[in-house]
Amino acid sequence: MGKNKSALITGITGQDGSYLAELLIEKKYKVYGLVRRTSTESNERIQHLLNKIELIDGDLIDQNSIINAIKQADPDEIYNLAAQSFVKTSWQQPILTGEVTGLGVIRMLEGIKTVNDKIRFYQASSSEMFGKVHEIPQKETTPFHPRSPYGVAKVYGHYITQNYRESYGIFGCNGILFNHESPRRGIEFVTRKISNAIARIHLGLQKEISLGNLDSKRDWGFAGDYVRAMWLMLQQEKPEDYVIATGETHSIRDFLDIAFKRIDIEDWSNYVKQDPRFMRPAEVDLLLGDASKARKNLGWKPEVNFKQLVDMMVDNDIKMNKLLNK
Ligand code: NDP
Ligand code: GDR
Repeated sequence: MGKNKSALITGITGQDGSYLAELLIEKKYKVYGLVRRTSTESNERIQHLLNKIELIDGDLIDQNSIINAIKQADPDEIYNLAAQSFVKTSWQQPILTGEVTGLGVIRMLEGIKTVNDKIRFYQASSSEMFGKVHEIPQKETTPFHPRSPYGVAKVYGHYITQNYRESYGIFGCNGILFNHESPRRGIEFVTRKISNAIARIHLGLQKEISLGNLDSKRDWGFAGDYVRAMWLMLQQEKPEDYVIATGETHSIRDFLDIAFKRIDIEDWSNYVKQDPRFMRPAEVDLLLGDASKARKNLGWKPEVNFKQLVDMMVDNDIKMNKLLNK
């Protein structure tokens, strides 16, 4: 029997990091996670895994910390999930976003080139790169037209991963993932903001919810399904880029319809206020992904559909808020 594989996950404390860590542990990997120093720790999503993983201090802004982390973990695979990932914040902190979400990727690739160029590398690319879309649906060959400093930084990360693949033969894959959500989604993203508010409305803890643009459409999937695709990409013979999406698109209004129905409210107009604070300087109006390459080459398909996802999030937030307010 060969030795168990090992992996280093950056962004392990985030939504995807926690699901990916669970998947790799299940697959008997030795899992390392890169964590940055914060004044209060952010281990909430991986609390249940802390005795099964090893955390290494480091920051995507600090090149030496990355080299040391790669040396210490000596992994077969690296999953680069760390980023300033909130699109709205990228207008308020564009340079930080460029540093972490963009240049952070080349720091990881330089680390691989320096320590061991055989390490397989997964880069968390994003449908935000398509931005003002040039075709519907979007696939691997669709031109990019990013609409935020975040989207621009992700385009840099995408191309530099391709460039290190072509320049140095590094096994680097870009997963162009469309929006994926879960009960562990950050509270500032629209799906979780809605599911949490609806849970609180249901429990009488809140009266209404303030949102921005209700007309944008997203191809929303379940994060637990999407981390499987990341792993599959690194198990192939050749490194390639893949779109991962459900192939269905829904507006924020559609999300509100289903989420409010879960608490038996049909007409939600009195509960939702529009607030210009949540509008963006430039919007991505419509995302719809074509994941047929991933279906064909990776045998990947999503297991959780839109309604199941919305219901799962609302149910979980009702449970959490009940516990919090006991
Ligand atoms: P989260 O925002 O939940 O997690 C981001 C992670 O990055 C956190 O662990 C955070 O750590 C870490 N991080 C932030 N800055 C740094 C830094 N300077 N150094 C080291 N770590 C840092 O994101 P998701 O899990 O939702 O997404 C994972 C990745 O996939 C991101 O790169 C995101 O941009 C990308 N993506 C996400 C999609 C989605 O729909 N979820 C779709 C397409 C791409 P801390 O806990 O300390 O803040
Ligand atoms: P997005 O996710 O920008 O697609 O990026 P988000 O949930 O923040 O926004 C989706 C859409 O909802 C609209 N919206 C609001 N958004 C937020 N956050 N809050 C609101 O109150 C609100 N009202 C309306 C937005 O304008 C937007 O159109 C996510 C992130 O995970 C990225 O890291 C990732 O790359 C992409 O998905 C794919």
